[in-house]
Amino acid sequence: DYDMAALVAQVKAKLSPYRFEHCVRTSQRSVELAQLNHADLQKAQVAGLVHDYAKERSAEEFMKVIKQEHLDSDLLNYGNAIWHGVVGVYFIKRELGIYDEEILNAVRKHTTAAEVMTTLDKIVFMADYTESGRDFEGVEQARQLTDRDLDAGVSYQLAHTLQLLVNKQQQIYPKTIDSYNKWVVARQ
Ligand code: DGI
Ligand code: FE
Ligand code: FE
Ligand code: FE
Repeated sequence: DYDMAALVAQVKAKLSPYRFEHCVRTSQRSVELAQLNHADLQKAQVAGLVHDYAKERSAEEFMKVIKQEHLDSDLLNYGNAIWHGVVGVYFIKRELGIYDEEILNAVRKHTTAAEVMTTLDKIVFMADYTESGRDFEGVEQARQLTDRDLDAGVSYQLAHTLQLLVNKQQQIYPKTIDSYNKWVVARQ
């Protein structure tokens, strides 16, 4: 069992107020989606809370972990958007003492998704996108779709995020493309 009050205090201490509030809302939305999909409520609550725990670390800190932990050196070609989940789990393990691989995997996949996703992975991916503070164009459609069909939500987010990244001519992480091919293209 997790001491949620202690965990909340630790997350709060490492994030700006607005991002901490986003984490709290993502945790609440994760629980909601866990209820709708008969998943583990506590794992959803914890994973949602800590998913952006490492988001405000410096590039130097992330690069140090990538090298020390011998992570794929291709990661060095990307930035915070990609690192805070997949590299961020090292801070979650070390500082928060969370070692549950189901929770850690959901954090690892929360930005890019993945070809293979558990229900918990999908829940955190979609909770992050549809938490009550999000207000982008189409968010209400994304919420309703996700409530009805979690996989349809994953597909919606990937299609829209990839489109956004292409429009802004941003660097695409290969895993994001793999996810798009699996959840958007192969699903049609
Ligand atoms: O951390 P959050 O802002 O709450 O949300 P997130 O971790 O899901 O996504 C952070 C940003 O990363 C979001 O604007 C989408 C973007 N992103 C997702 N896949 C890729 C990416 N950015 C780049 N450059 N490349 C990707 O492949
Ligand atoms: Fe994130
Ligand atoms: Fe996300
Ligand atoms: Fe987030």
